[in-house]
Amino acid sequence: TDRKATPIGILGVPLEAGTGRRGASMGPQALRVAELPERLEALGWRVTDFGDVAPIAAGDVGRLEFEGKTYLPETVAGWVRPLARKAHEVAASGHLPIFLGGDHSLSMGSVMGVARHWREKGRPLFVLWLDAHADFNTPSISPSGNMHGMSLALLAGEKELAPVFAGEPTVAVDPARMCIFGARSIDPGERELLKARGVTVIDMRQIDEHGVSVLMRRFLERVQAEDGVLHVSLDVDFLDPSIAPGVGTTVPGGATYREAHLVMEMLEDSGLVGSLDVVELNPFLDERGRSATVLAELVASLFGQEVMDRPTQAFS
Ligand code: 6HN
Ligand code: MN
Ligand code: MN
Ligand code: MN
Repeated sequence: TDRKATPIGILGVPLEAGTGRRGASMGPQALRVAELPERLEALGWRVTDFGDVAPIAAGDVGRLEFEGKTYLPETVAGWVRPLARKAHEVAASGHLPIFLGGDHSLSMGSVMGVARHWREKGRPLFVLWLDAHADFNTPSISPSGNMHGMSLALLAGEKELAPVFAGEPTVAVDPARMCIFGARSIDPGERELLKARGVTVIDMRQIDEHGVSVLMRRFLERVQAEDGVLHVSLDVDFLDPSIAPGVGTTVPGGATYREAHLVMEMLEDSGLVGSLDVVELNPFLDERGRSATVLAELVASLFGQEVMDRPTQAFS
């Protein structure tokens, strides 16, 4: 099948309320300045930029009560509710959605929208979370109260976070179909919850030991075996801070430039990717656009940029 027959739809999500610091709201524009859309067009994709999502006023969301401290939950809900609707609409109109963030709490909306779409299509949705963190906190266990550290837990259907989408249609992603890849900073309560829910966590130690190739292949084979479709959520801090300093939550010991490209190249070969988030870029912390550029290059890699033509081969 010709993957490029599917047009790409870009949605900007200039949300930063999910983090403890400002600047991520400039992320979508920095990724456009780094020519992310043009790079995809140069690879032969049809690309439509739908512009930035508009939030609902926090006051119209109503007051959200949580067990633990949670920063700006009404503001985050005011973004992710319309985002989920828009994401569903873009996917249902036959586009392959790319979400430009914005902090990682936006995935509550982007993944919710595509999950609704794939549920209607009857295809199981898998989520690959490329991140230094697990983002599997709930308000009662979060050490920071920041909602960008809770998005994957919400998507797994953690009841505590249900008020974020109160009154909206929700679809949970099976935690057994989630894979966190590149982890190196997980909070104590989060670690227990991940184990209890059966989420696959590939930490940097495993990547050091076995390499990207074996570990990615194992996961992609599972997606293919179930005729699944894959949402990829790329957090800038998956990358080592030496190549991508433009993020508020740097953690040493991240993926190298080549490891990250290999992930993208294997994803492209698999043909299984149905949607993508590029999140947590904080241009205020970047150095001469380096991080934005690395991200745009990685996205190009995920959509077919290669050094040499290679015979198409199944990865299994
Ligand atoms: N991110 N685990 C920490 C917290 O505050 O919950 C860090 C979360 C980082 C969030 O990387 O998208
Ligand atoms: Mn994250
Ligand atoms: Mn629909
Ligand atoms: Mn992170």
